[in-house]
Amino acid sequence: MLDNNFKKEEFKKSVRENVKMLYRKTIEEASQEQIFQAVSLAVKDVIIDNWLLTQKQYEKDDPKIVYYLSMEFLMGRALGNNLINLCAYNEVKEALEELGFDLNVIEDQEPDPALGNGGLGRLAACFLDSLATLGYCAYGCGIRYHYGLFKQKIENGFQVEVPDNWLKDGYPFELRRPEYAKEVKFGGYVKVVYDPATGRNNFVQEGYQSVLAIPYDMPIVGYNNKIVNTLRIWDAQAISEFQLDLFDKGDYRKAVEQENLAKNICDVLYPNDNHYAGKELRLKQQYFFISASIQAAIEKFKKSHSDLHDLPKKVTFQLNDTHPTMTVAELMRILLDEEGMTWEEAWEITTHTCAYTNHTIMAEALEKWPIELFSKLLPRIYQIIEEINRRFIQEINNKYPGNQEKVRKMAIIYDGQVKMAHLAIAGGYSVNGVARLHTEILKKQELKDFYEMYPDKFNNKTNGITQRRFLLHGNPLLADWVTDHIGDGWVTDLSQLSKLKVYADDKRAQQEFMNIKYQNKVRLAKYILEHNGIEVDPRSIFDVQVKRLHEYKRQLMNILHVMYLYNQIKEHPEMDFYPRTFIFGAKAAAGYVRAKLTIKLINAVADVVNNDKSINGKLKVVFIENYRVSNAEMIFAAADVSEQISTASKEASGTGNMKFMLNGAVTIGTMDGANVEIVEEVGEENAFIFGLSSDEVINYENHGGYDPMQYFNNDPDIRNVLMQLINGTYSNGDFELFRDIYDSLLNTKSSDRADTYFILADFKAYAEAQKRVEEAYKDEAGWAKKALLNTACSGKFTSDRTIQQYVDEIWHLDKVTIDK
Ligand code: 26V
Repeated sequence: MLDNNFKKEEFKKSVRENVKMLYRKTIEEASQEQIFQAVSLAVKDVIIDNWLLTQKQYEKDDPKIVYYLSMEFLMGRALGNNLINLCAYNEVKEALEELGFDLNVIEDQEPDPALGNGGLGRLAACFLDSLATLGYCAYGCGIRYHYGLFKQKIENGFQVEVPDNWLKDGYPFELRRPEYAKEVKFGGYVKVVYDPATGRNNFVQEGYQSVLAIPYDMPIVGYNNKIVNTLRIWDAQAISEFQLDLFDKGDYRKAVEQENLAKNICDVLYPNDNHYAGKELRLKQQYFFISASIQAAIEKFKKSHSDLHDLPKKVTFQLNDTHPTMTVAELMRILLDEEGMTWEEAWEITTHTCAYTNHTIMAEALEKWPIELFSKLLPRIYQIIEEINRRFIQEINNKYPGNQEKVRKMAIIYDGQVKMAHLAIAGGYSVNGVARLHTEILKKQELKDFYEMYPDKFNNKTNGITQRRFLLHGNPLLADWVTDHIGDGWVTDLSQLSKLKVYADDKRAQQEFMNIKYQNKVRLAKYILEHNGIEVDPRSIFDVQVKRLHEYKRQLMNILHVMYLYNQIKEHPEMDFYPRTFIFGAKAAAGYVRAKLTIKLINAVADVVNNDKSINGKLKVVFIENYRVSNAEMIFAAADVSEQISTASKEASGTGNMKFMLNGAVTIGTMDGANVEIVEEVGEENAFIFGLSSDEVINYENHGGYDPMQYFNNDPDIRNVLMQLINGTYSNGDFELFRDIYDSLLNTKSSDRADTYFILADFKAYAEAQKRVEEAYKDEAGWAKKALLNTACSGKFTSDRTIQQYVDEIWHLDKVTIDK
């Protein structure tokens, strides 16, 4: 039996006690939410013992630490996940049953901490799970947003954003640590003071405003190994509330200003995904959490080490995209101004401690801060970046004498802007992409000049996901089935799934596998009926696209294809057609008008199609409201077909694609991101690949020659569908509602180039691939084999493998085990 600290009777007693202490109630009187709080507290109690043990072990072993610095951690609910990793899920489920509660219902009481937008934030959460499970000393560092990603309501088919007040009832899995507060300084000016004793100029920031950063720690429970790491998220508090005298000697006006500054820094997560907006508050958020995190890391290092020159041996700062790039300058500031190092010493340490991960090549996501904004808010940091830039340009000039073009393209400060990606590359020892294709595109296109200059910095780390959440917790039926067939080693070694391959042709295994899929479809159908009031047939093909709404992800192509199918069914009612349920889930950034209009279009098509009795329910369209981590787990488990249809070259990796595969869904997709590696693992015959290649797309982009109008003119099916956008078919006769979408596909004036994402170029290939899906699904045994092989071949895509590669090739961490 697994070794955990759970004794059922003790646990029940502890829940009773907690209800009494917290609410002065008996178990019978408590609400489900109160039971959730009481259960969580009981679980936290067990976790804290292991947390202390882990800390003791780290103090003893002094392992190298990775600080995973990220503006986003999309954690999802903690209770179920913690129970899974403590190997106490079933015991607690039973204990609660005996008390008269259903663990699923209790889990549903937990707010879904949504401190992230999408892929990048969820990846950070999967990485923390793997780091703890593999026994590496790691800290996640981020921001304690008071409002996470908005909740999505659909009203009249339109997305409406509702604030996500996830902290309103208190969050049981966090620990406030005010004793570790740090001061973070904004604004003011830099005074240069000559110190005759050292002969150096000292740089002193004066006239600034401060904010206190208060850490809140969340436990990250490793799987069955007693290790508990920490996610540290910082909240802002006005200094005046705290110790005004100490810092400001009672300056009232300044106190009010500082209070206002502190008030809004941690208010809300910016809901943009892949789109840079240049907001001052965002820059404040970045410096706020970076300054606090780096100060804390250096302080911790100094407690047990005497020489800061050893920092790179003991610490890596991993930058999750460019958002934490301030790290480079903040570390320089501390080493120069507070530790008195020379520039050369400080630079040597910094550039061997920082490492950068790139998550997108979308030009609109590149962070470029205007100099005025930057230098005013962070005068000393700006000064340091200026010096980094000056020296960097010198290096470029040395390498490429007289080549101004290189300077123009690579400088960190240019055209009145600070380019964060350039700073991250110059200031660190590693640059990695998140899938093989993505890394190759970085090297050949986007970061070509940097690759030429520093080829050794570049490396690939194909993304992964944690099977503990996305199979063991999210799909218990399949998890048990897998364990029955190959044992439970897969929970910490996903490569073992390949042992399932021998069952690919086994009739009984196929039936069991598809039967589990069916039961998961029934579970999702029930959810859809409850939440959407739409009845869907679990025997139909569940064809699913869930991810952030973005034009490059081409939800539009998917819904245009549904419109095309609907036309076909209407025109040829006698046609053989396998019933299909198209399921969408997607949040659009609040200001992204076209994305929001696409949501409206999906819902408008759903309205027409779902209510057309004449098609006998052959086609259903469902838009799942408020797609998020907690309902995602159930959706992946129920999918037959996984839609991964981004314009080739645009999706850096994708991670949803991996979650579907793990759960036995078959991919229909382009050769983009990690899809390439998925197909490599599972075999082309077990996926449905279509469309332009990344080379073809890039070629069009660089040399022109793409004309969407040609498809409109020559293909009546495409023309029909597009005309339906502007003839009122899906808008009760309103010709204007969807005109922007129509224009985006055909009119050059509405964007740089019409059909920026090559939807019309790929449309027929997509429709044809969908036809192949239908034919394949009709062959029951053939489909079961494909589905089963997808699970069996998904072993590569565990975040455990990804993290081990980061450890071996970038971080070089030491493995820790807890002494028994
Ligand atoms: C970028 C920006 C730009 C500035 C303003 C706000 C903001 C917020 C988030 C982001 C992140 C966009 C990058 C991102 O999420 N990339 C996704 O990363 C996944 C994990 O590596 C990867 O699987 C997806 O393909 C990639 O789109």
